[in-house]
Amino acid sequence: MSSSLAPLVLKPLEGVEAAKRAAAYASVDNHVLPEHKVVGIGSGSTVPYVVERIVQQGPKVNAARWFVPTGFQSKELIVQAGLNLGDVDSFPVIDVTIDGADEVDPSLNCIKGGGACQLREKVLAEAAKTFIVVADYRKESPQLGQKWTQGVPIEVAQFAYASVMRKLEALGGKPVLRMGGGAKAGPCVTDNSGFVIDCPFPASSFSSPSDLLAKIKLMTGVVEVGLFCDVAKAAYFGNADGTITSRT
Ligand code: ABF
Repeated sequence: MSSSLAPLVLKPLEGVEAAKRAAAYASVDNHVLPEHKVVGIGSGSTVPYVVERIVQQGPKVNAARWFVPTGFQSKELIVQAGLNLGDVDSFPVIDVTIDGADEVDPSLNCIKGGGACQLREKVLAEAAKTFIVVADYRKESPQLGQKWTQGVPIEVAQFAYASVMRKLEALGGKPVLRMGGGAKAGPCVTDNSGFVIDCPFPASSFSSPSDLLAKIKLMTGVVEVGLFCDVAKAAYFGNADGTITSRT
């Protein structure tokens, strides 16, 4: 098995990138074990270091594994690393999923979905026996909403976006329809053909992320909410000096 990721290991990193790598390496060393055959690979800019560390475990152990992506970006990561590409239909039970996050509170509740992949991310997080979050030091927060101020990413059916926005306003939110890239682009469209609404809420709304999640999820037209509650088993935060802080 050849891998295009191996040279990356030799590249010295510092600051946020060193932090991401440290968190990713610790998560793999502690949670991707030789007996694990199905591994969920998340999205974002920290996860490439997760794949990099998995490749370092060697072709022999990885040849017996399948890697399930949360979206196009992680599928490309898996394929480019020469790892076996699986899918959640063929592997409905995953040994361990590792994914990034936009913000994590002390109870390991997360805001996720800055990359518009929260539906598939949550499917893989819940399908995993163990779900692990990896992030740099900027993501650890005393309460959700304090550091990630762009709002809770909410995937909605295109047909329902306006009605959901009205309901989010009634809930105290300030919803914004996420636009795609480029000057002439329209709304961002997810891998599932949905739109994404980013909705900041007052700090009080985040005193119980699971209550907020439940209220939003019940709105007709909501596909998935970028609030991950009671699902992460551990979180690894990389620090700028390359050390890590782990939370369980
Ligand atoms: C993904 O990781 C998304 O949920 C989130 O937007 C992204 C952020 O991670 P990173 O900081 O590593 O780019 O899982």
